[in-house]
Parts: sequence; structure tokens; C-alpha cells
Amino acid sequence: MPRTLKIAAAQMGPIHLTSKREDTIQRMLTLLTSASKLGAQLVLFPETALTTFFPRHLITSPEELESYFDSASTITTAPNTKPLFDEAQKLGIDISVGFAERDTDGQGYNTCVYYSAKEAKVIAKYRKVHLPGTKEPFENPDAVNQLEKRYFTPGNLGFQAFRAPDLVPGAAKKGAEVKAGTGDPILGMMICNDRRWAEGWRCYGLQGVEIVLCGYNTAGFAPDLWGTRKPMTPEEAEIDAVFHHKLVMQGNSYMNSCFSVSAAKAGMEDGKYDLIGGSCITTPEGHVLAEAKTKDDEIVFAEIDLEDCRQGKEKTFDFVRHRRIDQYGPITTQTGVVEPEYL
Ligand code: CDT
Repeated sequence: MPRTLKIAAAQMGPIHLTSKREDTIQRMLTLLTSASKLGAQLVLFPETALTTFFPRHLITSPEELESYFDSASTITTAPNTKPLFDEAQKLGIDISVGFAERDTDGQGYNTCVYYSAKEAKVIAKYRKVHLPGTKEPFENPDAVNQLEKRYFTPGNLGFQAFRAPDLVPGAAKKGAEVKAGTGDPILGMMICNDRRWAEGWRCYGLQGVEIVLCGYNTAGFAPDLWGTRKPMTPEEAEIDAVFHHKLVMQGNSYMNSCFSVSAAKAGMEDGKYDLIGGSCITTPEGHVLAEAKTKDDEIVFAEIDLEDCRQGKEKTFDFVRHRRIDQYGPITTQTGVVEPEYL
């Protein structure tokens, strides 16, 4: 039986250090309206959707730094974010939004929440596990920094899949004798750099995930971050960065038999930092179903059938029949590389 769903990535163009929160929220509301006109039931916004990607800056003023953080417990009620969630509820659209979270214990996390319009509340929260970049800025004054290890603590909530209620008509409910692939959609969230790590995807795959959501801010040209073995022009580097973005979304969707939605913050932030576009929706067979054409605010939309996940989950990647966990020990017992002995 088809389990169709209309989903969208809300790609956002640049947000600058000088951008005002109310203007950013207004842009997000405009994107929601566009998605609603297409019939979208679920819209994904980017990583740190409410601010510029501030971890590229060395911020020494505590007051300025705090201005980029929000509280997860008040994200739906604080005056400078409430209008977004109110509109989502009014339109009946579930949204996932990334933001820098200041926890009650003072820790910073790179976080996203999933807001269910039907439930009128946040039903899932994810904190970015893989924090790229460095704690200290590069010595090269022209380098693009990524100081996430300075401002954030690695996520401590794991990769917890969850079900989003009332998106698919006729979905089996709690308490029923539920056959796999008949219930409310199973979702998982990750943030930017996480998408490059097969481990997180597999954690979701092992929970039967049907759609993975991933917001991102990815520099198009950042040789100090990416490495410089093969010199590239900024244009070549950006093509490569988009290629790697799609590669991991397509490959991991295929290997975990799930759809994926990815939403970029794109374009030139602060007149200097170019972020890739490439927001896309991929299928469980690894194909790109829809993708952004610009590096501006843009809705990427597709109607999907979750039934398409069954082929991979029941055949090639039927984990229970084919996985061999007795052979995968290093995955959870070893962090770095241990090379084999010389002959
Ligand atoms: N925001 C984020 O995580 N960006 C990283 C840049 C990589 S730095 C080597 C990304 O993986 O896209």
C-alpha cells in the first residue's frame, strides 16, 4: 500500500553577521508559504538557520557570542523564533530547524529540532556529533576557519530515530499489530559534517529509518580545512564539494534504504565566505529526485512513497539476514587508524 508524503528542503541563501533575526525569520516564513503552496507536509531548514555560520569567526565578546545562541526549551515560544513555529502549525507543516543551542548547564551544541504541527510541539532533538575544524584559528590570516570545536560540545543524544505522527493517511498506530513499513514515517536527523560518517547513518538504518534530514553549511573553497594536496581554483573546489555532498547523501541513502533531504545555507556570507548549494532529495536507490538550481532561498520539493524503502530493506540490505556483527568489532572499539604490521 502506498505511503505517500510531500517533503521539501528549504534552502536558504546567505545570512550575514549584520543580518537581523526578524528578517531571517521573515525569509523562513516566505519559504514556508512557498512550500505550503506545493502541498509540503514536512520542511527541512539548514544547520544554524537562524544566524550566519558564526563558527568561522573568532568571537571574543561573550555578549556577541551569546547573541548567536538560542535555548531549545524556549525555541517555540521565544519572541524571536515563535512566529516560525506558529506559522508551521497554522499551515499544518512539520519543520526541522537547526540552531546553536545554549543548554541550561552552559554547554553549547549545534542542534536541530523536529516540530510536529499536529502535536504542536517539538517531538525530537538532535545534537551534532561530528564537529569539524579546529579549536584555534589557523595561522594563515586568509584561511576559512571552522571553530565548531571551540563553541560547541559534541552531541550527546546519539542517533535516535523517531516517528512523526499524522503525515501518512492510514498509517498503523501504536498498539496495533504493526508490520514493518506500515506505520507512521520513521525519521532521523543529522547535521552537516555528520552526513560524511557512515556510522550515524547505520545507527539510523538499524532503526528502520525511512527519511534522514540533514541541514548544512559547507564551504565551497577552504583549502586549510579540506587539504591542499591537489591545488584547485575556488570554482573547481566548489564543484568537488557539491560532488562529495551528493555522493554521501546518495550513497548512504542507498546503503540504508531510505530517502534523504538535505538543506543548505548557501551563497556568499559576509561578502567573503562562499557556501555550496546542492540541497537535494535522494531516494532509497540512491538517485537524486530533486535538487536546488540556485544558491538563494529556494524550495526543493518532491512527493515520495515510503513503500520505495521496502525493496532495499527486504532484499539487498535486509540487515537481519545479511549483517555479520561478529566481524565489525573495530567500528565501536577503535577510534583512529591502526595499520597492519609489515610483512
Ligand atoms: N558545517 C559543517 O559541518 N561543515 C563541514 C565542513 C567541513 S570542514 C573539513 C562539512 O562537512 O560540510
